[in-house]
Amino acid sequence: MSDLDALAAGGKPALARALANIEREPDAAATLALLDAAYARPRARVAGITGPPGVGKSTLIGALIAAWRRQGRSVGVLAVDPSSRRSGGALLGDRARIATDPADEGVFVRSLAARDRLGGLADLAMPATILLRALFDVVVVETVGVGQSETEIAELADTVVLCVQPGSGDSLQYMKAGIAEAPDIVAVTKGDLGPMAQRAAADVRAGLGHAAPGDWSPAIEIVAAPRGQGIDALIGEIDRHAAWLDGSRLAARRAAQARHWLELAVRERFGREGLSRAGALDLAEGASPFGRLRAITKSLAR
Ligand SMILES: Nc1nc2c(ncn2[C@@H]2O[C@H](COP(=O)(O)OP(=O)(O)O)[C@@H](O)[C@H]2O)c(=O)[nH]1
Ligand SMILES: [Mg+2]
Repeated sequence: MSDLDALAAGGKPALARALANIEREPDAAATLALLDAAYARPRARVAGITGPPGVGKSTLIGALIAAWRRQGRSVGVLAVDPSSRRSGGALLGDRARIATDPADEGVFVRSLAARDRLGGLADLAMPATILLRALFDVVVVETVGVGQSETEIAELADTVVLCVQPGSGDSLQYMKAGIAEAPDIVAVTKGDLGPMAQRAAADVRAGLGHAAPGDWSPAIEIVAAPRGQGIDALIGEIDRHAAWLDGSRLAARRAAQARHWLELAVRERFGREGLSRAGALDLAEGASPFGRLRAITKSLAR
């Protein structure tokens, strides 16, 4: 049985231990071997759910989890916790305020401290995401923020869902100003606010403009998570985006993310000078950035 199969058979305690090992010994041979195996066996599509604090991300994720479970899909969630930003970075256990049934083996939720250092979100969140991606049917990464962090989540997720709430134009302004990348899907939260939610959706529609022919045209869904409204439609859009990506678009997106992570990882460990000594970081499509990091580490140590 491979390490990855043993992990899958070991349930949530085994997965919690594996994530703790990634945190403690990110460069250990066993860690990198497990991550290589996980990278080679992607199962889930990764949805990134982002937006400002209080917009309703965690509530929405709770509703999405319930709906995915009803569809028979298993779900892994990483919630990046900004409040622990300077606490040194830790996989924190179930601190996220996401409602789940603890007895359900088909749902796994972990919080991750956002590291306030060069590697940023990508440093630990990427390996943790890759591991969950090999084990669950659906993976969700929750990140907080407006502007820059929306771009960071695009380095990690296949599908970016930006949450905006009625009566706040922040995210839209960042998008228009080009500070944040256009999301794949916009969820207008707190749809129970009625006409204000409709207006927010119309503003988002106007702000996003028209996609070029052949490009993805961002979807907009109004959701009221506590009432379960709009949840199935949002899942439908996430699936539609996954189908649109399927094949070469998905491969290209993931290869670009892997390359980006590799660059951050090399720079964090060896500085700018190491980065230039490492030479071209191009990764073949499907090639694991973890194995490549190990090879670069060996050659730079010589
Ligand atoms: N009225 C209304 N309140 C909501 C809705 N979704 C979330 N909230 C409330 O908004 C607040 C922030 O929700 P939370 O999910 O923690 O937001 P997060 O910080 O983006 O994860 C909480 O008080 C929620 O109860 C909604 O659909 N309607
Ligand atoms: Mg939250």
